[in-house]
Amino acid sequence: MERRIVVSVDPPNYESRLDQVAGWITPSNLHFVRSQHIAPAIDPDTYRLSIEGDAVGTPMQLSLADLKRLPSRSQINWLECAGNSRVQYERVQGKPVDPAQLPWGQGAVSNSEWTGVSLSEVLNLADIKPNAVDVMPEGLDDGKIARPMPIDIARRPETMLAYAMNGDPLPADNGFPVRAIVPGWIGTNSIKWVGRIVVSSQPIKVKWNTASYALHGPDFPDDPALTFQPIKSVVALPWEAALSTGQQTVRGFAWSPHGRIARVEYSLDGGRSWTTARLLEPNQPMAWVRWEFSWDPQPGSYEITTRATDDQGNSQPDSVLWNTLGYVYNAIVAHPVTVTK
Ligand SMILES: Nc1nc2c(c(=O)[nH]1)N[C@H]1C(S)=C(S)[C@@H](COP(=O)(O)O)O[C@H]1N2
Ligand SMILES: [Mo]
Repeated sequence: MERRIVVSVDPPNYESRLDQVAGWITPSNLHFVRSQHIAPAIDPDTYRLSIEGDAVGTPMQLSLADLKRLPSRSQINWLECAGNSRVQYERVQGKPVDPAQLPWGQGAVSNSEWTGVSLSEVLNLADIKPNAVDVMPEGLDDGKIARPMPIDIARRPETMLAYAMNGDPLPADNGFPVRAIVPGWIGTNSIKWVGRIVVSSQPIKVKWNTASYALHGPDFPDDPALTFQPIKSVVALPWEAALSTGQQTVRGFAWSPHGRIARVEYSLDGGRSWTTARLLEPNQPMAWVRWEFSWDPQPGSYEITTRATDDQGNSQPDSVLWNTLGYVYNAIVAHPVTVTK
């Protein structure tokens, strides 16, 4: 039985159920799925990854076994779709976005352990030239989804080609057998089912950094391509939540691409007064952190508002600039909760 919130079946797009995520790591069967096409069937024995482009000194093809022979690393990263929380543009700010976009609530985000090889190892193997500017992994799905990143982002040790999620081979919907993981960047850059990596001496423009996954609208005359996800916090309760009275723990998650989360505050009076929530270990960069507070509510209707701040001083804003496709909503959100006896 599908335990996630089904946003669409074909292609599969599922929201995680954050209230079901009991620990720090999202169990694999609760990881969100965002796919433009159904997962391609890939035989891991004949799978090949091709490294090519005018800034590649030694173009090559690597098998899965070749990748697994390279030094491996495991790391815990949150991954979030740029369209997560899209529904809030209309709900909070009263401005609908393009209705063709998926109506993500708050569950297009997960936190997993990724195992694989640094993309940098593969780039070194292929003798990338000093004039390399952009690196673009491309998927083997029908649309050949691809999105470039600058060479310095591709070179970060934590930018990886992952072949395992939470200790097991990647689930088909999450990119089996190999996907990119670009920590802190919008989910799209973490290309699934990677079949080709293009390294170019020129900036690469594709529809996924111009038409989509870019900010369009009156506030964005230059239509900037999206890069990092913004800082954010969520309450790990269903939307809308129905709770019973009694002493209980309200839980949630917070993350930032710029540093560790320094604090999460919550408000039960519409943002007039704020209290600091407890942060749970582990709290490390590029992963989400768990926060919680104790609550003993009387019957009634409530809104739980949360606000995260990171150790670089970034905080969630009161509102975000509207963009036509409804990306990167990270304003503080009032989570509706009804408490009954
Ligand atoms: N090949 C390919 N890679 C892809 C996508 C896709 O449709 N095709 N979707 C991207 C988007 S928009 C997101 S948010 C993440 C989602 O990863 P997940 O499905 O493992 O949660 O994968 C990215 N990688
Ligand atoms: Mo996404």
